[in-house]
Amino acid sequence: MTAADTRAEVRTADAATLRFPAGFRWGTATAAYQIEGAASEDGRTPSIWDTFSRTPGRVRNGDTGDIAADHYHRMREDVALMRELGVTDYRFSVAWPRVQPTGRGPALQKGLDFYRRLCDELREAGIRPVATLYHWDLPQELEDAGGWPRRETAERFAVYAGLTAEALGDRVATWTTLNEPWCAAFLGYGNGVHAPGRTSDADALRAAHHLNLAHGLAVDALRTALPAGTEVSLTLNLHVVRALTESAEDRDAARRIDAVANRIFLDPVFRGRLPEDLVRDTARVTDWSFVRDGDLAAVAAPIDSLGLNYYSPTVVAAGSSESPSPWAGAERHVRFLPAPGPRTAMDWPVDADGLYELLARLRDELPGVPLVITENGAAYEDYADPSGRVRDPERVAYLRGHLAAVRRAIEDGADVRGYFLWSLLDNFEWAYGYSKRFGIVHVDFASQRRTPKDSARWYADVIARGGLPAAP
Ligand code: IFM
Repeated sequence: MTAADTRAEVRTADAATLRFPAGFRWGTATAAYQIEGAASEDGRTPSIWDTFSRTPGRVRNGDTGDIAADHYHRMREDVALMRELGVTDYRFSVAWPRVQPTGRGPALQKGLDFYRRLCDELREAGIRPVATLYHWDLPQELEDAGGWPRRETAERFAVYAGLTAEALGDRVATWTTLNEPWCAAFLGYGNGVHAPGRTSDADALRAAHHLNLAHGLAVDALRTALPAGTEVSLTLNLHVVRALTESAEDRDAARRIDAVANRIFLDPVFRGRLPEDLVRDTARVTDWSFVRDGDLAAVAAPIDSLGLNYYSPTVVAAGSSESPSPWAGAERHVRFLPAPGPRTAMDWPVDADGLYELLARLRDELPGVPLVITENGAAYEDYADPSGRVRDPERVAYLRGHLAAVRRAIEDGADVRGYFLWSLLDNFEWAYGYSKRFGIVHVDFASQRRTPKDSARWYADVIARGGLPAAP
C-alpha cells in the first residue's frame, strides 16, 4: 500500500468512525520491573532498581517492585484481560536479571521459561508479542563494575540480546533493543532521580554513548540470531522542545535541549555521527574520547522501525536552571517553563499537538522509517466508586485527543504503524512508587484485584471499530 493509499483510507471515515489504516497495530505496553514482582524468585538477581528502591529516600513511600502488580504469577489473567480488550499487540520488557543473572554467563532457563509461557499465552490469544530487551533494570553486578558509563556494559548487553533472541526468536514478533535511553543515561547518571542515582554530567554522556553502542551491537546480535525479516527496533522518548519566543536566544536554548535530548540518539542511530553542536556545547564536560573508531558505524546498524514514547512537550527560554540536572550542562543556558493548559496527575501538560509535531518532524527528517507510538497515556487520581466502577473521563479525553493527533499525522503523510497505550495496568511508577496510576486497568495493590476502567472499555471500542468514534 502506498502512502497515498493510506491517506485515502484514513479519509474514508464513515459517519460514526474516524478510521485508521487497515493493519494498524493497537497495543498496550508494560515493563518488567513495573509489574512483575517476584523479585527474588527463580534465580532473579537484584537490578539497579531493586537497590535504588530499597535505599531510603529514593522512592516515594519507600515503595519497591518486590511485588508490584504480581504479574509474574498472574500473567494468564493479564493476557485474558488483553484478549477481552481485543488488542492486536502487547509490548512487554524482558528483565535482564531474570534471564542472565549478574549480566554474565549462560541464560537461566527458568527466567526464559516465563517469557516463553507469556509469548505462548499471547499467541494463543491472537496477540503479537513485542519484546523490549532493556527497560532500565540493569543487573546490579554490572552497575558495581561501572554501569553504563563503562564500555563493557554495552558489550554485555549485546551478548544478553543474542542469547535471549536465540531462546525466544521463534515466538517474539518485534524486538526493541532499548526503552528511552535518555532516561537511563540522564536521569540515572545525570540528576540521579532514577537508578542508580548517580550525579555526574560526564558519566551521563558516557552512558548515553554506551547505550547507543549497546543498541547497535545488539541489533547485530539480533540479526544473527533471528529469522530474516524479523522486525528490530529502538524506542526513544524524543522531546518536543518549544522555544518560548522566536528570539535568537530562546531558539538557541531550544537547540541545546534538542541536541542533548533528541539528536544525541537520532544522529548516531540514523546518520552514524554525533551532532557537532552537542560536542561543542559539552566541551566543558567531556572531550568524547570514549567514542572509539568504528563505534558510530556500529550504532548506525539499520533498524526496521522507530518507537516513540510521547507524553507532553517542553517549553524553554534563554536563562539558567539548577544543577544537578539531566541536561549535561545545558541547564546553565536554559530556563524551563510550564506549558499552559490542563495537567495530568504527574503535573505534565496535556498537549496532543506535541505528538502531531513530533510525527511530522520525523516524517520529514527520517523518510522511509516506519514509526510506532510505543507509549502514550496519562496518570490520573483513579479510584473505584462504591459500585466498583472506575470512571476516568480525563484519561479518555487524553487518549482521544492524542489518537486524533496520530490520525491527523497519518493523513498528512507520517508512516505510523501502531499505537501502544501506556499502560495496561496500574504499576510501579519509578521514583513515584505506586502513587501514580497510568493503567487502563485499575489494580488494588492490597488484593491484586484488576478492574478495567472506563478507558479500557473505550479503548476496546476504538480497536473494535478500527478508529475513533466520530462523536466524543
Ligand atoms: O512509566 C514510564 C515508563 O516506564 C517509561 N515511559 C514513561 C512512563 C510514564 O512515566
